[in-house]
Amino acid sequence: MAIQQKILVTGACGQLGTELVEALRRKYGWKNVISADVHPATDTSGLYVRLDVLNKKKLAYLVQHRGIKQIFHLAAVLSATGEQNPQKAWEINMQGLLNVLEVSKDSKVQKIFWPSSIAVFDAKGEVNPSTVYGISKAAGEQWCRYYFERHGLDVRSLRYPGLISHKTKPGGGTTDYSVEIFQEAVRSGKYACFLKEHTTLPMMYMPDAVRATLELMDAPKENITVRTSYSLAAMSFSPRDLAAHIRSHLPGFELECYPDFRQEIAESWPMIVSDYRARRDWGWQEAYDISRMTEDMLAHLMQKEL
Ligand code: AKB
Repeated sequence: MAIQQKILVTGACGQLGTELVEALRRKYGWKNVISADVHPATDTSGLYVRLDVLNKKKLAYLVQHRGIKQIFHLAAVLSATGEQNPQKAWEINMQGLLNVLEVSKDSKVQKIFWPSSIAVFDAKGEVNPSTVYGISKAAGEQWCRYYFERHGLDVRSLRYPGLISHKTKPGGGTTDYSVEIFQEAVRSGKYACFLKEHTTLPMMYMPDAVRATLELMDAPKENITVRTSYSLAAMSFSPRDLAAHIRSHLPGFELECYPDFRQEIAESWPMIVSDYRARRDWGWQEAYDISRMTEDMLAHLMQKEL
């Protein structure tokens, strides 16, 4: 039984937030997890607060008055949307994080989780971001380390690959095709992809991403040797690879590719990442490869169609 702790999740209506909130509520109890997002409430199953992370006063009030001990700060603008409005993306991603770190430092927050991304890398796998999203994640990683070293804040972070889920759609990312392709395969039997068919990117199935997050947060403090962000991997594939796996369940599935501006973003990222530090420090091990993930995605989506 997990210790009862008041937890706040920002960006809770997003792709990761939706499933992480569910998992946290199962683990810590329904009443102990407050979900927060800038949108009007869609989550009526638990405590929900409408919160813009740029509103530091409201954030501070919430954290202090609710006695928040852990924050999962997920609110962010992703890579593709970020390129449409770089200033706004920078403000939300950077100032939002700084507000969370400052409020946590001045309150009784014990642990913070903040997601980074493979977008911090260039195609060779060096930290050398080319999108405003990637720049904000690379800078944010350094802020996390700074608040740990300077203020002793226990901030932990993962560099997620593209995340695939049958429950919630992603919004504004370059890897979003990997979810859309399943939805369209089940709905219409064909998909027009915005990336070229051979574009290989690191990806992960949502149950693995949620479990990795909980495992990182549960790891003993002395095991955490990376205070910027842990790289995390599970599988890498291209639209063509994924289409072939989908075809083994839905034989007539057709894939067409019409690359748009997201192709350049995808090509600026590595095809694979090394996550040996996560494996070494807190025992990371993925459960889903492309075959298992495809089977599970299709089973859930086909069930919904019935
Ligand atoms: C995106 O495509 O922007 C995200 C990411 C890789 O961080 N899914």
